[in-house]
Amino acid sequence: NSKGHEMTFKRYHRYSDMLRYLDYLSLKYPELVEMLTIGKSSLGQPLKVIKISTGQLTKNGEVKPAVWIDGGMHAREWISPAVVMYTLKQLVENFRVNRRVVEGADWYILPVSNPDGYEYSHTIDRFWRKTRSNHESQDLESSRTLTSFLWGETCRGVDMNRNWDFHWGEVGASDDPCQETYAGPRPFSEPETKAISDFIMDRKDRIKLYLTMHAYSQMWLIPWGYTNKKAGDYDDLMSMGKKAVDALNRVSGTLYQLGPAPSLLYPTSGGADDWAKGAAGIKYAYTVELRDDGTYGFLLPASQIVPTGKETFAAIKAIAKAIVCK
Ligand code: ING
Ligand code: ZN
Repeated sequence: NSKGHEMTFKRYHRYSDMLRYLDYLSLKYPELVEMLTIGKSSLGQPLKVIKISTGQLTKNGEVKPAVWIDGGMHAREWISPAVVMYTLKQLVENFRVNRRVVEGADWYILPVSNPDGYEYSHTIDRFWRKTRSNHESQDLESSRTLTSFLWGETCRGVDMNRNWDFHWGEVGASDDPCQETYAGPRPFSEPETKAISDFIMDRKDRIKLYLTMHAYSQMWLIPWGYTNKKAGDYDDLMSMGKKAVDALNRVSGTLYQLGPAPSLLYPTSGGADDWAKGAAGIKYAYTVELRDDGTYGFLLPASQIVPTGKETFAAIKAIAKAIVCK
């Protein structure tokens, strides 16, 4: 269209629409926005991170902290990339209103960390979760159907949120390539998790807040996911998390639960937030389970993109302010 992009936030967009919007932002706001390609998916799609920065140094010449946000690790959780795109729009196109948090940190934002799965969920299987890589050998050991075996088909894809190299494969993950929670043949077997982890590791001392956006169930999850033991700084994780869910609740009354995954959902290992905290040493690492409470689940109507975006952005702004704008 005349704006040079098709993003509406009124429907769920394809990956190509999102990439065009990222291009548009980097062309229109070159002083603020930089596009980085951090790697490629299994099927060769670019993994694009937007860096939002008003300069790496503070007025006092100190290196600014950084914030990382990713979305779309699980293909069918369409609200996640939509909310991350909404966040990007607020930080860039609503810069004046959000000036304090934008100037306070460098923001690294990856709207779709699993583009192969995302596109597959748009075209072939709406409830696809994993990546689209192929690790299975031609045997009948896994729980494949006989017909798929005879057709020479293999079970594809790895659960990206079980593939991180921290307590990998211990609990809540499968070693069967045909299962939804397949952890992969080894940690970081997926080019997507490998690219993200390399990028974050290179900046681990600057990144003070790690957020990974999922859906659904309206929860703000804190580490650890792999154990029932409390993190050493459980109280800090909870008090910062509380700022986020309180700010979210104030927008339109949406209720979020706050706590570790094993007590609110189930224990799992090889998750991204556990890795961010345990391996990269990022103190504040969270998994956010966006709307809804299960009424629509993964099929959340597109009319809820903007309301979900608004309340989630309020939460992100509140927690970022508390952590990086000291
Ligand atoms: N849920 C998360 C999952 O990967 C989770 C829940 C996150 C559990 C982090 C433990 C740690 O299973 C979704 N919806 O993906
Ligand atoms: Zn998920």
